[in-house]
Amino acid sequence: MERSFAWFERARRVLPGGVNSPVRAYRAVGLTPRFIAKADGAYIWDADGRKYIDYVCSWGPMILGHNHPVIREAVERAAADGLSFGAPTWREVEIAERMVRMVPNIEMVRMVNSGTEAVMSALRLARGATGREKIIKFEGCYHGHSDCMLVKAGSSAMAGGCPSSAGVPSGTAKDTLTARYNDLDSVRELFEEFPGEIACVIVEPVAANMGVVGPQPGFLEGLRTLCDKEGALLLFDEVITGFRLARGGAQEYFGVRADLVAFGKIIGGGMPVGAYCGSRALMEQVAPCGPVYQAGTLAGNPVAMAAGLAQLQYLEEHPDVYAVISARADKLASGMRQMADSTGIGVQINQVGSLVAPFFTPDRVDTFEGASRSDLTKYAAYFSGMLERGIYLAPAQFEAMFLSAAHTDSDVEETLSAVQSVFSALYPSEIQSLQNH
Ligand code: KE4
Repeated sequence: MERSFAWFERARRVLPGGVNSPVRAYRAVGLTPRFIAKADGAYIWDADGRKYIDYVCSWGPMILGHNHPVIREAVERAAADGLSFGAPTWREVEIAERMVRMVPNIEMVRMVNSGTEAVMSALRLARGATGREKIIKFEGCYHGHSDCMLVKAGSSAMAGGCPSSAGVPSGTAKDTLTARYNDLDSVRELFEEFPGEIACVIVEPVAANMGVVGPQPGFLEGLRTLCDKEGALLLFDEVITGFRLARGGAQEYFGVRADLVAFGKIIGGGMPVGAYCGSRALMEQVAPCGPVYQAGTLAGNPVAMAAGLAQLQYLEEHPDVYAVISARADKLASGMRQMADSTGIGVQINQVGSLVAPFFTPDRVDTFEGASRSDLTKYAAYFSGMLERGIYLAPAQFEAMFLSAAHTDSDVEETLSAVQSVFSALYPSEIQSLQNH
């Protein structure tokens, strides 16, 4: 761990918190972050040469595992022809055609450089298309760091204790209304309070930035009905769920139509890419066709497109990948539940598809309030114990475990034996049995 420690000392002198994204600083778990030197398949190696089974997967993009040959070779080929031109290239067309083919209800795509940019631009389009200014988001959902989304945000905004960031003008924040995830009444009330003023409802179809909390039956369908009734647009933030829950993402997985969809992560194959998508009627309101402006020097970058195109092509041509990854996640989640029962600690294991998250609470977690009751000290102890045993997890409770096509059954078995020993150390069943008498 010495090299990570030394790098972190140097990093903190020139990078805020020693990192370029807050969650990486390990503040929620109180440890020195591991500096990662390389990755391959389901594994990463830190600067001291320690190997870990990786369940962060770069926060979701590496669904095929790290260093997949089809992606690496595509990047090498593209880079050999030049890194960036600031002009249209054929790969941008091919990846957009492939996305339109794979994802229901979209006719056009605009590439940007991150999930934040995708959401920010989609929100501007929703406001421009409807002429309305207010937006509904859900407390604990995270949609990147654009001003209007940093209101009661999840992920490391929440973990770091600033779900509503400093620096966001009150004039901006006032137009961001917050509802409660899985509570349709809280959405209905906002529409009743602000009739005709709400441009869109933005939702993570699976809330994966408060830990993992899936939609209750009827929740997403209810949002669709409310938006239709109120003339608002439904924006699915599929930066995590896109091309992960299914080839067509959450719209396919849950069978609910969105008007706009934001993507990131997987569509970049590990390179910086985001995209927002919708019908032709909506998307042709974006410059240069229409009045909604958005632009980007590196948008559609040929090397990034090559990585994303290779990954999407593989997913489109190997749809069995989804069943395999979900089956591994089932094995992991059910194994963790068995161990929680046998060791007597109160932990909930939530899972949707290849997304898994433990919550250290005895009660079911299907709302943000439920997630907030998780014992963060226990999570930190669990994280530390798993890291010592060579399992690399999100260094914060309000994140997800991501599985990839590279994780094997033996990786899951190794992970479960680590879980068993950490859960036992966390709250030995002897204590539980003593307490029961
Ligand atoms: P980026 O700007 O980080 O590419 O995407 C923002 C974003 C938008 N929407 C959802 C649903 C997201 O999960 C994210 C980013 N996810 C976090 C992990 N919770 C990225 C990791 C980080 O912030 O360092």
